[in-house]
Amino acid sequence: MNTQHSEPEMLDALIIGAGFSGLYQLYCLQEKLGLKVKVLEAGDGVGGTWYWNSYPGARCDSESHVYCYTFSKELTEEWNWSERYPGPAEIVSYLNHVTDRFDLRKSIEFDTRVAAARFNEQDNYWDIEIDAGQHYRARYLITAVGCLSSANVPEIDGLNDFAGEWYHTGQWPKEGVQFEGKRVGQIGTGSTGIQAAPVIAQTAQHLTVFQRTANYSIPARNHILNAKDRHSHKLNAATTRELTRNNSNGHGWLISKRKALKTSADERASIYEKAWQTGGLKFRASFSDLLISEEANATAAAFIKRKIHQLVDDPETASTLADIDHPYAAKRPPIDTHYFETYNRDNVTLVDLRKTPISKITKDGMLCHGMDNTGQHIETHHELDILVFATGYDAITGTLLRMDIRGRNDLTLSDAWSAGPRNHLGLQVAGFPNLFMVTGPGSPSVLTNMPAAIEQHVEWISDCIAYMVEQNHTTIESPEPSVESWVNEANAEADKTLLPKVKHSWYLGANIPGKPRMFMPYTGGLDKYRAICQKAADNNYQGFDIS
Ligand code: N01
Repeated sequence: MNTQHSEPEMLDALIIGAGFSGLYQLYCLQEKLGLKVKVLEAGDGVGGTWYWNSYPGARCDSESHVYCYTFSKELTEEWNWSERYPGPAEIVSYLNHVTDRFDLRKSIEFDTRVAAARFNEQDNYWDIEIDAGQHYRARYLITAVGCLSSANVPEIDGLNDFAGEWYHTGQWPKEGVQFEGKRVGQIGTGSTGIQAAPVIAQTAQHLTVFQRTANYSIPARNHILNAKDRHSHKLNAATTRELTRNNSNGHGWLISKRKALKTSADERASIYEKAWQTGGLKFRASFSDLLISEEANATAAAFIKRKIHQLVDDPETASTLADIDHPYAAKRPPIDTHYFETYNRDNVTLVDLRKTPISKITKDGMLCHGMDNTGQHIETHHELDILVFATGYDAITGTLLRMDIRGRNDLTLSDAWSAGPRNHLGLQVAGFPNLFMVTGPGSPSVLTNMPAAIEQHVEWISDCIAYMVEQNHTTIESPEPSVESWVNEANAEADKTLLPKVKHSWYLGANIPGKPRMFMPYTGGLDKYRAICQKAADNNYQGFDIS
C-alpha cells in the first residue's frame, strides 16, 4: 500500500458506496450521532445499484411504496411515486432528493473508488486507499457496496473479435443504446434478461435471445399510481412500516399460512390464478410450503408452465421456455412485463443453448453448435450488430473481494473467505475489527425487500457504534467461534428450504467459475434475524469481542 502521501484525514467512520445503504448509514452516523463521516462512491452520483443498472426495461420488483426509507415520516409524506414498480431514473431521483433533503452531499466524494483498506493494529483504525493513491483513516469501515454491483461478463471465446457493440446490463451507458435497425443478441434469461428482452424487441430490427436455463416469471402488472393509490399508501404508511419490519420478507404482505398440499387442486388453482392476475413477487407467498416441499413447489411450477404454453404461440418455443429444471423461486424469481408474449413477435428468436451451446463469438455474430432432434450435427451463425450480456453478477461478495481489504496480521478478505464468505451475523468477519458489512453474506439481504433489510442493518450498526463511543471502546470484532456458530445456524436454516438444492444458483456463488460454494443469504427471515441481532445488542454485544 502506498503510504507516501500527506497525513490522511482522520474520520470516525468511512462508508463505501452511496446507494440506499450508504446514504442511510451516513445520515445515522453524521446527522444523528454527530460523528465525522465520509462516503466514497465510485459513480458520479448517488444511486448505487440503480445508478449502474439503467438497462432497457429495468424496474424494481418491490412495490414503490415499500421500496423506500421509512425512518422519516416527513420524507414518506412528501415523496410521490409515479408507478407501482419504480424504474432506475425515479429511484435515483428519490435518492438525490434524500441526499439533498438531509444535507448529505457535502460528505460524499464521487468518482472515488476504494482500492485497498488495511487495519492498523497498533492504533486500531482503518487505513483506506483510493485509486488515486489518496488515503483516509477511519475508526470504523462500513461497506455499503450493494449485493449486485460486480458485473459478470462470462469468458466466451472471440469476444475481442466482435466488431459490433456489446454491453453488460449492469454497466449500461448513461446515454442509452440505439437498437433501431440493429440485430441484437441477448445472453441471459434471469430477472434482468426477462425485463430487457420485451423492451429491446420493441425497437430492434431483430432480437435473438440465447437461453441456457429456462426460467419462471410472473407478470409484474405494473401501472401508474393515481391520487387514490398514493393517498392510501400514505394513510397506511405506519402500518406498512410495522409490517415490513416485522415479517420474513420485508415486503408489504405476509406469506400465507395455508399449505399448498393441504388445499384441494381446484382451490389451489384459483389461488394461483388470483396471484397471477395480481402480479408480482407475492405469487411466491401464495402458500407456506412452496419453498420447503418439492411436492408443494411442483404445483406452482406446473401452474406457471401451463401459463407459458398458453401465452406463447409457437409450441416448440413454448416448450423451450417451459423446460425449467429447478423449483419455482428456488432461484430468484423474476417478474416481467410481457416477457413470454415477446416470443410471439416476428422479430424475436429464442435459441436453446442446451441444444446448441455457444461455441464462439465471431466478428459479426455468434456461432452455436449442437445436435438437432434427429442427432444431426448443426452449426448456426447468428448475425449480430449488438450483444447484450444479461449475465448477472459476482453477487454479494464480488465487490468486497475486488478491494484489497486486509485485517489483523495482514489477512486478506479473500484468504479469510477461501472456504466461502464466513462471517458472524452477516455483519463482521473474524480478524477484521471495526469492519461492518451492510447486507453482506450471512444476512437476509437479497431474499427480502432490500430497503427493509438495509434499515435494520444500518440501525444496528449505528446503535453499536453509539455504544462503542459512549463506553469509550475502540474495537469490536467477531471471534472465530461466533463465526462458526453463525455459519452453522445459517446453513441449518438454508437446509430447511429448497434453495441450496439448486446447484447452479448465484445464491451459492455457482455462476462464477472458481468461487467457493456457500449459500450466502440468510434464509431464516428478516423478522427472526432482527430478533437475533437485537438480542446480541441487548446483551452488551454478546458474541462480539469489545475492547
Ligand atoms: O442475473 P442472473 P440477472 N452463457 O445471474 C445466463 C436482481 N435483479 O442480472 O442460469 C449463457 O440471475 C444465466 O444462465 P444460467 C435479482 O436479485 C433484480 O438476471 O447460469 N448464459 C442466466 O440466465 C436477480 O436475481 C431486478 O444457465 C449465461 C443469466 O445469464 C439478480 O439481480 C431486476 C452465461 C444470468 O442471470 C441477478 O439477475 C434485475 C453464459 N456463459 C435483477 N453466463 C429487480 O429488482 C450467464 N448466463 C426487478
